[in-house]
Amino acid sequence: MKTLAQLLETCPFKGNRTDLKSIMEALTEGAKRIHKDVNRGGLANIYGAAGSENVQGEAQQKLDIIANDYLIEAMNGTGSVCVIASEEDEDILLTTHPQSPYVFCMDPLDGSSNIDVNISIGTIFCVFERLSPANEQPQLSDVLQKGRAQVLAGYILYSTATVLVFTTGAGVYVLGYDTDKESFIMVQEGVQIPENGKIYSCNEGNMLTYSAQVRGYLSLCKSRKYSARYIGSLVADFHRNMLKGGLFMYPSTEKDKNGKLRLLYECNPLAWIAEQAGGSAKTPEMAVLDVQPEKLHQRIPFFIGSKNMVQEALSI
Ligand code: AHM
Ligand code: MG
Repeated sequence: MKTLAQLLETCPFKGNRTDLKSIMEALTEGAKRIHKDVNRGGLANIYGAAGSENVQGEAQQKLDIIANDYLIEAMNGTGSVCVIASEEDEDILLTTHPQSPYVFCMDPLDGSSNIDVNISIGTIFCVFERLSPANEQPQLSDVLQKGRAQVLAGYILYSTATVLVFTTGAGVYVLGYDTDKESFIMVQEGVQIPENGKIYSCNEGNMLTYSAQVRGYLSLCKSRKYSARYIGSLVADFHRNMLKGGLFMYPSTEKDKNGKLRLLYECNPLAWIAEQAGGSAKTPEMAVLDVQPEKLHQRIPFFIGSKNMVQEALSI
């Protein structure tokens, strides 16, 4: 059975292996700390609101902040990351090594509304090569790159088991966390999303505020007796649909024309995983990976999953 350490010695990388390996190792060390806290439930004092809001006006949970701190600390320790973009921080954060070659984007704790109720949550991340010269201060433009430029991306799902899913651009790896050995072990590689599926995932509480087209697609799903499955943690909803076939969507609503999910650190990493697994990730206009980000916390309407389902939904 291949460990993460062994996999990182052999998997292809679009960039410097030493740096990208150290980023993956740091990320997983941070994730192990999050896993530990999550699994201690109420005992680790991670439940409840932190009493603050993030830049998007969302109440921050204690674990949002704890996970953010763990991962920033981990990235500072690599010496390979110059700048970090996080859902929890209004601006980009320069690391303690601002001359380093890579940019790290993250949603440290996705599915915040599920933390306190013992339901699956996750960490989403991606890495870009910096664009600015190493002897200059990293810029926002280093972060605002199209998803196509990602060199490493994935997520960690803290669920009945903790799993790490990532791509370096040569297929998708799934690794399970062995709690006895405290190490990630590969369980699957070359994951393929079924081209068709019978699961649709969206917040149907927003139904009346969706466009007529989205409502039409949902009626079609119901007429075909597809299953509605929605956890409310993107990582968990995506993971299920990747393995079983299905469509996840967070479309425009009357109130939020761009939906809810953020391009840089939620949609792009999952979009790359989806494409690498033979699936699809689109806005109503284009492939998510081709969207040029204009601001740090930009949101987009998001459709992801089985290729034929994404295509059919958007053709309506
Ligand atoms: P978060 O990063 O603050 O947790 O917000 C993102 C989450 C996604 O995981 C999930 O798909 C979505 O918000 C659920 O939103 P809603 O409660 O509107 O259905
Ligand atoms: Mg999130």
